[in-house]
Amino acid sequence: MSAPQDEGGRTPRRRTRRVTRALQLAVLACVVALVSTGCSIQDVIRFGWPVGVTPEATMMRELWTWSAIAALAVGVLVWGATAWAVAFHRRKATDSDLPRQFQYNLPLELVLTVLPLVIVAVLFYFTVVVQNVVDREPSGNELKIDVTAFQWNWEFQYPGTRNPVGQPVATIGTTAEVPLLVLPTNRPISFTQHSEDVIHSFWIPEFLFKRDVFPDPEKNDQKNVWVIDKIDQPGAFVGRCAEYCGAYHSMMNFEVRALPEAQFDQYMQLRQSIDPTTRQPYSAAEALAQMNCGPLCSPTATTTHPFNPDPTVRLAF
Ligand SMILES: [Cu+2]
Repeated sequence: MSAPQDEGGRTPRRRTRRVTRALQLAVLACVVALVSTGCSIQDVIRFGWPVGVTPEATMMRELWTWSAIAALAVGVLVWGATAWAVAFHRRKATDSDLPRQFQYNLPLELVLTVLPLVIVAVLFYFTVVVQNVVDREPSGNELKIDVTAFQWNWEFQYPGTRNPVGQPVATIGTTAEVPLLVLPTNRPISFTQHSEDVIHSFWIPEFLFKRDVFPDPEKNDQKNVWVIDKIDQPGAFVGRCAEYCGAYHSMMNFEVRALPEAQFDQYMQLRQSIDPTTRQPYSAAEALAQMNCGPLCSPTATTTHPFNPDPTVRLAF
């Protein structure tokens, strides 16, 4: 007795063996690809997102990781079904009849409509939970920072402070100098944003959050205040403008410098006093240079650099 033959003249067992080998190879290729990147499992499951430095960022990153895993699971199922259809339902040279002519499968349609609804509902639930935390109202005990965007730079103000010439402490970026937004770690902070001209967007990638900076946010009905519970660790974090705002959109980088609380207090004290060498209130760079605490007190940005605004110069990022 011979084994049953399919129309292609191959035994089903041989075909199964080939498919198993192809699957094994595919899994092996995935494992090699993952392992050879040298990324840890923590890196891999962030799927390209930076490590967050605020509790809100961590929440959003976890939501992102689970959403990406859900999306990948859906992808693997759909790609698998597609590959299965391609591999096992190819027309064979010996096929003479038309395939089975079916088109309605109501139970299957119900399952494949309800299942995505359930998946999306679960995603929506967790999105709302995280969004409610991230987009909460300020409670009033935050350190307030006023962010002003303009073509093409930033001004950061500490409302309620006064330097010896009667102005609130402020840092304004220039073409030659990347503005440093000095913040304390381990303290709630609220950001109030507005633009002097066009729409910009205030984005600190390590916060895993950005908000558009509108001219006249009140008139535009835009919620221009947002809060973080704290910055988890000292460090320098690059910031970017994330809304196309004209010719020098790409040159609006800034830097968040998160200092331990004692150093932040020292910084604010300096900014509210006179620098004996210039007889002017300390600028951000001068105050940091005066504090001299190593890379954390670098008077210039360490995560980015000023760009040459000459339009004939090719930009190298
Ligand atoms: Cu901008």
